[in-house]
Amino acid sequence: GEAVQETEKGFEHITGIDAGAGIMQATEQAIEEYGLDIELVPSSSAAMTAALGAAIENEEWIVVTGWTPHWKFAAYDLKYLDDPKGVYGEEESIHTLVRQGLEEEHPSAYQVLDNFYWTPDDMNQVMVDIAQNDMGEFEAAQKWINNNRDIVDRWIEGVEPVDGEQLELVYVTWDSEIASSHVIALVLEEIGYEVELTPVEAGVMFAGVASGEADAMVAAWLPGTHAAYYEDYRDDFVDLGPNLDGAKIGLVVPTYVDIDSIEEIRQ
Ligand code: PBE
Repeated sequence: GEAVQETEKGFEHITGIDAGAGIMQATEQAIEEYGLDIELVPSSSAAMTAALGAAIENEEWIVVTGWTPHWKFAAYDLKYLDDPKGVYGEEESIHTLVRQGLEEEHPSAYQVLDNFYWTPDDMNQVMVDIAQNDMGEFEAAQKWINNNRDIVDRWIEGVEPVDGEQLELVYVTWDSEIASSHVIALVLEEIGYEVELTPVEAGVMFAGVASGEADAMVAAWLPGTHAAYYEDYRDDFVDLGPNLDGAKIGLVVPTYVDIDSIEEIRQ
């Protein structure tokens, strides 16, 4: 007869991302609260999705630290594991934070950053073009701007153009934040700014805006994911509120993995 290979059931570890990500802290807490006998292995946003793709190719079990918006849900059949203890929290918003004094020194940038607001579907379009359609980060951001001129026009409507003033935006190379940061950088350049986009670690991103070394960030996940960073620096930055609502974090597996809850995670 035919030799049928049994798919191995159980996970080697939880595939994480960069150690500074809020979802890593949440996952350490999940391991503790659910009493899981498994290790969280840090990597990066890019390495995590590479591991996910490779596992799916072979129909192997894998569990990753996942979030929405993210292109992986368009690329693969995936599901969030139930989190009955609510360790990962409810739906979140992504906030724009700017340094003290930005409003006075760069009122036009402040206004555009304050106006910046889009949907998970918008962000997803940029992410999919970068990850699946092989577009450059600025190219994908510009395509979204061109396709959504009416939305972008509302962000810059009535804002006084400037002449080459410099701005620095900090971000972490999470796929979602690559998308948002490149879009807002190009929009700020449209009104005359010269924007430097600086990739940093999560803690440095918050510290940079709080110290005033950087001008702004569009990547604060609240109220849960970045609560610790937010509390550490809350008196030292200006919170311009959500630029996106309906974000989420959790543990994600391919749909062929036949468990439904974090409680069922095993090696
Ligand atoms: N993320 C994407 C980040 C915030 C944005 C969910 C991976 C984090 O966990 O800190």
